[in-house]
Amino acid sequence: MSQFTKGNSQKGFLKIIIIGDSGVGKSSLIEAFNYKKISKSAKPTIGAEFSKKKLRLNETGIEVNLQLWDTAGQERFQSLCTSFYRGSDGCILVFDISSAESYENLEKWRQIFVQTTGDDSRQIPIVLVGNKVDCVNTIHRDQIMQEWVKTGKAKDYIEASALKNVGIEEIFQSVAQNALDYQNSLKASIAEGFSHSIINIRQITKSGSQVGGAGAASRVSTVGQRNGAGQRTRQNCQC
Ligand SMILES: Nc1nc2c(ncn2[C@@H]2O[C@H](COP(=O)(O)OP(=O)(O)OP(=O)(O)O)[C@@H](O)[C@H]2O)c(=O)[nH]1
Ligand SMILES: [Mg+2]
Repeated sequence: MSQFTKGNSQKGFLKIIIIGDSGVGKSSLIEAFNYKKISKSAKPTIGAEFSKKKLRLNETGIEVNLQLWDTAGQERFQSLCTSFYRGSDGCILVFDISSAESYENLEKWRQIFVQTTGDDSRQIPIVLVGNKVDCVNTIHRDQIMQEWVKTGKAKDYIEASALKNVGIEEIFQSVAQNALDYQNSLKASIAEGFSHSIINIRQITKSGSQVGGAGAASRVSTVGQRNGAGQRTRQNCQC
């Protein structure tokens, strides 16, 4: 059993959402990943579509369960689709490399994602994808790297073609590894906060005469959870 499925993850899966303008090829990228080719008669997605796939990560050899949420790019589905953003461990943000407009709209998509998930500290990893690399390329890689990767807005940038099956495996490897790292760091910080709370309770119980009894310990524990681990430790040392 892999490290991931052994219980390294509370959820047991990685939720990946794919967003971007209508027609940039989001559904086609998922189709290419699942079936290695795309159908010629692709229709615009209505609302959102869900699929599952296992993937072995090249970097660590861990097998992960991916939950892939393909969303509609059309404006009329926007409010419906944003409800699927919550709880995401990773995001694939797609534009069409032959469409300057779809590139300009990326920031709008990113902001909706950040606002909906409440992740303004840029922790949920975003992998940026320039699809349709088989078409005429209107946006330079250097500009994209400068504006998205170097600024930290995206963890990675990958050029792909769902039609020609280029860069597909790379996209899902990158988003899955980044999503797993994100999920693990989240769990580590929760565990750290929890162990600090326990230490606080133990120390206060030992010097019980100062604050006295279990009631006081549970009060401090609650405060500890609110304030965050670093602050709690410092407060404790001063006592
Ligand atoms: N040339 C080329 N065409 C592509 C590629 N990927 C997708 N397409 C075509 O682009 C069109 C739109 O693709 P979709 O996958 O439906 O786009 P989408 O982003 O899911 O669109 P919505 O569901 O409306 O948000 C289809 O006609 C696809 O066949 C690609 O890599 N190269
Ligand atoms: Mg679609």
